[in-house]
Formats: sequence, structure tokens, C-alpha cells
Amino acid sequence: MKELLQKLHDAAMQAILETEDVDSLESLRVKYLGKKGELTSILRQMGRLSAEERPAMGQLANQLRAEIEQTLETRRAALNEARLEMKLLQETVDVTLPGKKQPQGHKHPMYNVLDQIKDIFIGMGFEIVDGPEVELSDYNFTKLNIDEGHPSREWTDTFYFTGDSRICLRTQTSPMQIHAMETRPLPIRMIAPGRVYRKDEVDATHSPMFHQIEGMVIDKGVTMSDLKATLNLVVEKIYGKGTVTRFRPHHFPFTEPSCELDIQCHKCGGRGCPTCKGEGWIEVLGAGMVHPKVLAGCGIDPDVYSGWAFGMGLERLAMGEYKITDLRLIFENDVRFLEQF
Ligand code: 2U9
Repeated sequence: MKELLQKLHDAAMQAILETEDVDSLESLRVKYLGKKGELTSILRQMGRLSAEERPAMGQLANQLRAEIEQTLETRRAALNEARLEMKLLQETVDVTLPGKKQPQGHKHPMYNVLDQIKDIFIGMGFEIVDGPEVELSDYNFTKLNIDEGHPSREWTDTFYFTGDSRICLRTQTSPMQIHAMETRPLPIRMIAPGRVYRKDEVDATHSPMFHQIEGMVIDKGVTMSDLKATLNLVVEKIYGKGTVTRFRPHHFPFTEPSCELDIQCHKCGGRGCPTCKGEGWIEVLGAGMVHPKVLAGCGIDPDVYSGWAFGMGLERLAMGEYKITDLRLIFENDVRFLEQF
């Protein structure tokens, strides 16, 4: 019996030490030490031994069992450790490998221009006002002194939602000034940037959707010289100190008097070149004193209050600033175009 126990012990030890994975260690434990295992079946034969032999044999059996258990444990720990080490080795990050390039976007060139203008007006105490792109024709036209029958109200020029022309996509950001005059306390100093829509065919200078920025001041005693001084300052901030300006008389239904502001061509100093198309001057914006009828229509007494307003197209400004010759490039969002700015 002693030999049987010793043989079992040696076989178990060898099997344990030769095993290479943790799962089969458990099978070995069941095989040798389990309830129905080999050791149990040897011990069942203890009954055949004499009463004197039994204690020594029991002791030997216990000692060998303890040794096998100990070896199982040591082997399990060693295999676990080796497995962990292998895993760590496989998962090692090679910090010297080149990284994956993450292409980064940036602001659209037109928004650079918009943000520059916003900053200038914020610095002068103006508020930035946002509003709906879908408008009542009343706010887009009538309250701006653009009467029924005006060509810009035609179905061929404006996107209408209703057969009776009551609701449209705004053709200018001016309705936001009407809303402001109707709802805000005076005085008002505001700018209104945003998208506007006109039924134009797409070409190098036209798009059915484009961006405008308009501004307006309403207060007591506001005059044309406030308009000129403020816009001269804005132009100097955009185009540089000493930029020469010219205010040309013009006509808009919503302002009286009205004007257009030109800057002397900064490329040729006014002599005429491709940048100013030989004119010597570049048109920048339209402006004027808010029409008394428009003020009165918003419940503001034109005998007490007056105001000035301006409007300009943002795409055209960006095209001038960045020498972009085709308006379509601004909307196509081709990265090969955008990444140049
Ligand atoms: C109110 C009163 C007056 C806004 C103005 C212009 C002149 C102007 C054009 C520039 C190029 C539109 O994008 S464009 O085609 N705009 O010339 N806009 S004065 O005057 C207002 C606005 C609102 C209540």
C-alpha cells in the first residue's frame, strides 16, 4: 500500500509539473485528490491493514496529499503569473510608433470676417440680435416701407410659403430691427447678422442664400454725422487706419437720406487696377437714416427719436478680403478650398 501511495504521489507530481495551463491543473486535482479520485480509492483499502499499520499509513497518506496540494498551488500561481506576463508583453504600447493623424478643421473664412465685425461693434456697445429666417411679409417688406407692387416683392424674387404672399423666407435681416423697435426699450444699438434668401440663379456672384449683417442705432438726436463717424471707424478697423471713404447718395425705401459707402482701392490708391475693376473705389455697404415712416410704424415718434442703419453682404466682404473670385467656393465646402485659410 505504501508503494501504491508513493506511485500515486510521483505520478501526480510529474503530471502537475508538466502541465502548461491552469484549467488542466483542476482536472488533475479531481483525478488524484477528488472524492472519487485515486487517493480515495487507495485509502478505501485501509480496512485490509492491521490496527498497528493504519496510523502510520494514514499519516503517510495525509503527508503525500499535502505535498500534492502544495505543488498544485505553487504550479497554479506560477502559471497565472506567466500568463499575466505574456498578456502584458502582448499588450505593450510601442510609444515610438508614429501616431494616427487626426485632421483638424477650422473656422470658415466668412465667419472670420463676421467675427471680426461683431468684435468691432461689441466694442462700441452694440448688441448682437438673432431672429427667424421665416418671416411675415409685413415685417420683411411693409413695415420697411416696401409697398405692394415693389419689384423685390414679386414671386420671381422672393420665396413665399403661402399663396397670398403672407409668409416668406426673409430677403434681408432688416425685419430683426423692426422686431427690436417693437419690443425693446430705447435707445437701441444692435447688429443683426444672418442668412437671407432671394430667388437668384447660382453663378459666380449670386446665390439664392447668402449672409448679411445689418446694424441700427435709435436714440434722441442721432444724425447723419453719427452714421458717417461710426462707419468710418468700422472701415478703418477692417481695412486699416487712413483708409479713404466716400459716401455716395443712393435710394433705399427704408432709409432717407440713403447712401452707399465706398473705400478708395487699397491696392492702387485710387488710380484704377484689377482689384477695383479700374474704378479706383470699392463698394462696401449701404446705409442711411431710418425712414420716419418706418419709425412711426413701430410706434416710435420720429419727432423725438431718429436713427441710422447700414447693411452689407458678408460673402462679398469675405471675397474681397481673401481674393476669392467665385461665390460658389464659399458654399461648396471643399476642403481643398477651405484649408487655404
Ligand atoms: C430698418 C431700417 C433700416 C438696412 C440697410 C442697406 C442700406 C443695404 C444691402 C447691402 C448689400 C443689402 O446684402 S445686400 O444686398 N443693404 O444697402 N441696408 S440700409 O437699413 C435698415 C434696416 C432696418 C428698420
